[in-house]
Amino acid sequence: MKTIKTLVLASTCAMASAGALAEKTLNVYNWSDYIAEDTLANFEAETGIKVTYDVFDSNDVLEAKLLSGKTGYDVVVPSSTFLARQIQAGVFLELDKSKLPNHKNLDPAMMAKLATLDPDNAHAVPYLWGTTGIGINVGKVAERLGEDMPTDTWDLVFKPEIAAKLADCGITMLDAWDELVPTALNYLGEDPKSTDTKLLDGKVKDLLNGVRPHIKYFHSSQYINDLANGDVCVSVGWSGDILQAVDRAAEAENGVEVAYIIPKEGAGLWFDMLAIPKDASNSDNAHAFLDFLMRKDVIAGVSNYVWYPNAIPSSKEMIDEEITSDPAIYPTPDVEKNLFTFPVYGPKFDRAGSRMWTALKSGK
Ligand code: SPD
Repeated sequence: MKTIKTLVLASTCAMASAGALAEKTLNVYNWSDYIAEDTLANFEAETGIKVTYDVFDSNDVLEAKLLSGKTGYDVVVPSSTFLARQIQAGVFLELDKSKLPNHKNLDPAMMAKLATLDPDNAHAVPYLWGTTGIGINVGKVAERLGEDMPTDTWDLVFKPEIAAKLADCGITMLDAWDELVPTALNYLGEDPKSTDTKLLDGKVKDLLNGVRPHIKYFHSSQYINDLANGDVCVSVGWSGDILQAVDRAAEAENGVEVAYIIPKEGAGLWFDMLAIPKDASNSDNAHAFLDFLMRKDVIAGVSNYVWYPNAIPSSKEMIDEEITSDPAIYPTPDVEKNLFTFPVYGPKFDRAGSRMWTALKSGK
């Protein structure tokens, strides 16, 4: 009898401590190169919550997990246009704002814009934002095009005769058709939000096929190191990632000078959002993490490290001036006039876009 009692007690204790353990964990799925080196350690030290952290570099990869209903994550970071359709698919928990005292720190103007995609901002809060432009190796591009050739233009990657001159030093593109298609449409003088499949399979496809032979690879994270090391010389990429390449090259003192360009024709503007999947097993901890990231000192630390602006205006005073004064990071009103947001694609255009992209990448 005594043995049975002891066993019951022991297993009750084991269950209780397993429960306590589960309560002290958090599984986060974020973009690669998108958090400061001390953010997670600081959160763990303050809260006692142990974070398991995985990374991705594609909205499509994250979306596939979300739509499967079994992500295994408590916090994920979709871009706002993907978030909008994922909300409709019912994959997120509604946020409990009583557990987010720092929600008041968010930029009201940005929240109003984001509410068009997430009514009442019910399911997500903005994390970081940026633009999709071009990173160049200043020296190698000048060697090939001449010192006087303007580099503030999408001609670098969309005009075959120019791309041909740059091909030997390596042109790369994000593996993200949902950004390259609107960017190509805008370059062609069309509405970047167009969902006309005739345009997609006509002018857009022709433009991209025209430069396809000059593209070294399509990838959405490898270009940071490759630009910094001088292994590629022109990358269509995300602002902060290219600025991280600028920084890595400068630190390496390897003679490579990288610059980020928002081309004069305009560039895509996007917002990445923090949300809690419905299958989250630690939703209280997820709220605690979101709230932590909305603290001005914490998010300023992230912006200082990854070179992306955030959604907490009061954090700006804690961000390096080198970052806040750079119009490629914090666009001035003049630059802003040329920025466009990406559309929320429905299933029909989504299929057509992925099909066109797969064919393009395989060189068909
Ligand atoms: N290395 C982090 C990059 C984050 C980019 N988010 C991109 C969203 C584009 N819609």
